[in-house]
Amino acid sequence: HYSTSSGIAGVRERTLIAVKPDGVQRRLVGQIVHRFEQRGFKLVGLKMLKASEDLLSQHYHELKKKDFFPYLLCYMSSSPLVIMVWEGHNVVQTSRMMVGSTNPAEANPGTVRGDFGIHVSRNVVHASDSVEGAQREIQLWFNHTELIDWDCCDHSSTYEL
Ligand code: IDP
Repeated sequence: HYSTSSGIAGVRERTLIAVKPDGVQRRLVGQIVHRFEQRGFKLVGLKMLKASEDLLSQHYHELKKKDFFPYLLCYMSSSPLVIMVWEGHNVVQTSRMMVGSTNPAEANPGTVRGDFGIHVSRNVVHASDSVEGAQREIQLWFNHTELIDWDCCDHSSTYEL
């Protein structure tokens, strides 16, 4: 079967990936960035910051009623995050596969959480779970001037179009 499924719109899909405080503390930033580069995705934004609880509660607004919510904010604001925007065909769904199940104990080997995590409260990375969620999160964490549109010189080795 022959298909040109990528199309320019699909190729420009973006997602938010964050190395959480445990990942930064454990010096896993390079290995995580490497996995996304190696897969063929394009980095269009990256910064390190210590997140406020206010920003984190907006980010995790859907979880406000969960018992673990205060602990989640405490953990996520405890030390710096490295947050990134990655672009490419189907990047939201593919990133979720690369990151693995929320609970590292259930995550497959070969995924970030399956290779580097043990417990759900310290699961190393965040990845947006839908295209709409990704758009909301990218706007929350990044100013548009911080996102860089650039041409990757190996584009035609990654995509047909
Ligand atoms: P996701 O990060 O895989 O999308 P969500 O259910 O959206 O998973 O949960 C957000 C984050 O909240 C998780 O990544 C994890 O850091 C934390 N979390 C989820 N469930 C628990 C729990 O049962 N105990 C402690 N932390 C949790």
